[in-house]
Amino acid sequence: MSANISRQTPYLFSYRHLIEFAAAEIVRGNVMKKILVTGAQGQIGSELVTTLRQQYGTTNVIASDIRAGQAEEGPFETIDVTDGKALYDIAKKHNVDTIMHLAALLSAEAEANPKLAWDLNMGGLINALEVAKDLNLQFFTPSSIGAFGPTTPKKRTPQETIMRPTTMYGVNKVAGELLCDYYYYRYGVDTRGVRYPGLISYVTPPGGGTTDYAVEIYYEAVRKQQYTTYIASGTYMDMMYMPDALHAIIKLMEADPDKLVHRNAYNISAISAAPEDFAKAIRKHIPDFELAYDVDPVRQQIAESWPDSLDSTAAAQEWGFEAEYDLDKMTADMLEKLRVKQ
Ligand code: AKB
Repeated sequence: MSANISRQTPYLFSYRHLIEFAAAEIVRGNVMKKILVTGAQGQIGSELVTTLRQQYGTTNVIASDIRAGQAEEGPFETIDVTDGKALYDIAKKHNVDTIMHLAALLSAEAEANPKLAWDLNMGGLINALEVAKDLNLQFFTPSSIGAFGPTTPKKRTPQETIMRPTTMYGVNKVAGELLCDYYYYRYGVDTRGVRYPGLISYVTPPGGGTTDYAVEIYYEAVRKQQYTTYIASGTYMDMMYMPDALHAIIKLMEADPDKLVHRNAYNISAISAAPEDFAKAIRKHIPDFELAYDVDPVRQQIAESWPDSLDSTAAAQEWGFEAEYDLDKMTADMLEKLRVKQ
């Protein structure tokens, strides 16, 4: 009898340990994920795919975009997100458990093509949410500081406040946040999102945004030691370095769902700066750097309708958001990386 027990004990222990290990991994959020990323060739997507592949394995991250990509770097599918059936078929084919929906036009481009922006930003979003509902997927899509408008409190903009944007992009973002909430309450889809500030990166340049100047200024500082900005002096907007933005997605997606009150979407914030603040930070490394102004009225008007800085307390309290990079730390890293790249 005792011999039987001792023979069985190691088996019982190892089985129990396996279950405990698996439970602990799930609690820690280290469950194996299979993720479909739309808009994977864009500014966020191109870096997010690399980061997710490092975290979850190359074959577990399916990159997709309307522009053809390099399949040899990992699984890639060409998709137009306004084609809901194609999106569904790709998600089903790869048996994904998560969709990160990034495909969208940014603010300035949306203002130039409002109908196209509505069709792509809202049509793509509802298609992606339908796929998440039908296949029971976890869902992430970014909102933006663009969801706010001129009547929103400008400084330390609260998580919940007036949202009356005056741009098509902003209309899309507010409607998108509400739509994600709707799919959560109505169908139980695990939707999560953040309101991104302007994102700054040395890897993939942005396109069609209002905050793009904050990326261009670094490229031109390294190339020509001078830059002419289209945003006026004294115009503050929230900005963030890409590593903080990527880290925020992973942290939010791995967060305990019971703690998420605001879901769609959290204010996150790192740097509140105007063009002259970037110039001052750059001059600590390139003393002769010169900044000139040639203001673009369209993008200036958009910028003036957005907050100066967001209050990210809810994100910090509900899932531990924290930014690592301030303006000086980001500037040092951007310039160092761009010098190597150019
Ligand atoms: C844009 O400028 O359109 C984006 C954003 C702040 O959402 N970078």
